[in-house]
Amino acid sequence: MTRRARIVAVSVLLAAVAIGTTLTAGAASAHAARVSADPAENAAISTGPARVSATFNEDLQTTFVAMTVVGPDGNLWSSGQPQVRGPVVSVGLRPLGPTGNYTANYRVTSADGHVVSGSWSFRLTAPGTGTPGPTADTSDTDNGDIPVWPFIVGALVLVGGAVLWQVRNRP
Ligand SMILES: [Cu+2]
Repeated sequence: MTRRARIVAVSVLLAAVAIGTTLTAGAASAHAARVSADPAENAAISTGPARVSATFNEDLQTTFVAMTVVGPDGNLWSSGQPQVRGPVVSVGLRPLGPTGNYTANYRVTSADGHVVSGSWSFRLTAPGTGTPGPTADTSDTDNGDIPVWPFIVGALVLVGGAVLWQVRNRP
């Protein structure tokens, strides 16, 4: 690689990194953020509410919403389809069973189209008489944030193309 080609390659790489960083920072600041939950995070409750809900700082889109509640036994304790109303996402809750931590997992879509996922837990302090749903499918509750690798692949393609162009057009 010539000295000039190397300089161009490094310049393009730096530009790609700068653009990628700007895009990522801009996207992150525009995401919907969870501002409260019911039951609250780490709350100790003796009976479960009829629904579990999370409230965000902006209205959510009503598409591609997922929400589950998984009990200390690894079973699903949520029931029915999650529902979005303005900035609030909620799902029905069965009468609870064993004491311990129940974790609410959610995946919603921000007004800007970005997917936001997360979870919080609350604790049941007195055993209930409810029966659980099926065993939770944990593969559906992983982090659904936008992956970074397409940006990296894009930057590599840019750099490769620039180097090739330089080499081919060398006088
Ligand atoms: Cu966003």
